[in-house]
Amino acid sequence: MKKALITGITGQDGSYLAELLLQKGYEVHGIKRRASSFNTQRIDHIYEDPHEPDPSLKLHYGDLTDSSSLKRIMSEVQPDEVYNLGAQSHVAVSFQAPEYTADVDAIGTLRLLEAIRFLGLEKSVRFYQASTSELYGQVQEIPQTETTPFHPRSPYAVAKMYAYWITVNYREAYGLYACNGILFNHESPRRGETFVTRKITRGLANIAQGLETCLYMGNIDALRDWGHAKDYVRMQWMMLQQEEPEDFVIATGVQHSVRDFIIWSAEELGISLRFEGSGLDEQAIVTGITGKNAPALKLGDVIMRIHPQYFRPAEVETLLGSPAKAKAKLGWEPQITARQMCAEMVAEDLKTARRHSLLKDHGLELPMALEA
Ligand code: NDP
Ligand code: GDR
Repeated sequence: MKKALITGITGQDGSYLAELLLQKGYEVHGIKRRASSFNTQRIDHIYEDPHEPDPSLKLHYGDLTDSSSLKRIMSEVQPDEVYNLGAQSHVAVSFQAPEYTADVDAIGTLRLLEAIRFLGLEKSVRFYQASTSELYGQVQEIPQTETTPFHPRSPYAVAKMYAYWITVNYREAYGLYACNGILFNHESPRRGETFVTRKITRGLANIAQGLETCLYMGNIDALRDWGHAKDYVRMQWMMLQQEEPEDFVIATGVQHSVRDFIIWSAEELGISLRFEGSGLDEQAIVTGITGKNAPALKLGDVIMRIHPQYFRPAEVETLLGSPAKAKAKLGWEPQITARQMCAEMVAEDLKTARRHSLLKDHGLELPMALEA
């Protein structure tokens, strides 16, 4: 039985990857952070009672800022494969917490690689690094490939650039089987609530059900190449099953705007929109309602406004990846389109909004916090 160690197992990708590896018969170990409240919601459905003998999913307390915990866990688990998915992964937040972001995303990767080397596991372990299309930042070439030059545009992207190169360096210097997956944006119903797609699907579902009144957005003309997290974690595993370690771009090769995603999400709820105004005065107005998903809305309601809070000091305007190498060498192709993914996300958020609306009708209001 192969053993995998996943940092960031409680995150979006970690949860899908853990499911995939368990299906493949792996013993899965995950690092979770100490938090003041439960933080395992995304993996609760696969969690096994740790009091039973030999659970195939085991969680260990640790942190990417704490090298001794990483060494201890690495030594206890002796994994065959390590997936480094843990990160402060929010680009906008990285401008507010740049030092912490660098500590976790850049030096955290180094700490994990050093734990492997310190324990003499560099000839037996295979290592996956969650690299990102944010490395391209201000793009130098369209579409972006494995050889497109980097120009990072945020403390997050700069930290991830260090992690990218230290991974390459450990491959070249110590012969470690180490790969960078340069993944473009990927989403799902498990996406963190403050990333743009989930903010839109959750926000509009809540508005349709009368739980919120307006969605406040930043740059809705940003262009992204969006795929589904389930398709992307399959590729993370495939990358570690090759003869030789290599870096791969994972993308769909199709680009849409944030505005498109708002329109699609509204359509899924039976709402038609008209955009009026420009710049900070732009807003989206309801021009049509069909079906029964939006009982709280009426024609003429303004359900989206622009707010300066959601603009970044330096923006990545456009990203479009080429999955050509992944397709040619690994036979990987995405199976879920961005539009299908949007429909799935809206359906899930609508279910939750309906439940919350029902509770509200019975006097039980739930907190609706949304910070970034
Ligand atoms: P999430 O933000 O959903 O998950 C991040 C995970 O990292 C969570 O489990 C989080 O724990 C954990 N984490 C955060 N800080 C630390 C720390 N100090 N020590 C240990 N663990 C920590 O990210 P995704 O699942 O979306 O992304 C996975 C990885 O892929 C990240 O590295 C991200 O930067 C990268 N990436 C993501 C892309 C995407 O579009 N989703 C695209 C390209 C790269 P907790 O649950 O406690 O917060
Ligand atoms: P990104 O994802 O920065 O690409 O990083 P995010 O969904 O946060 O933003 C995408 C684009 O939407 C614009 N935008 C807004 N974004 C947020 N979050 N909130 C808003 O209100 C809003 N309005 C407009 C942004 O400016 C941006 O252009 C994600 C993360 O998962 C990273 O960890 C990962 O590396 C990259 O994708 C690839």
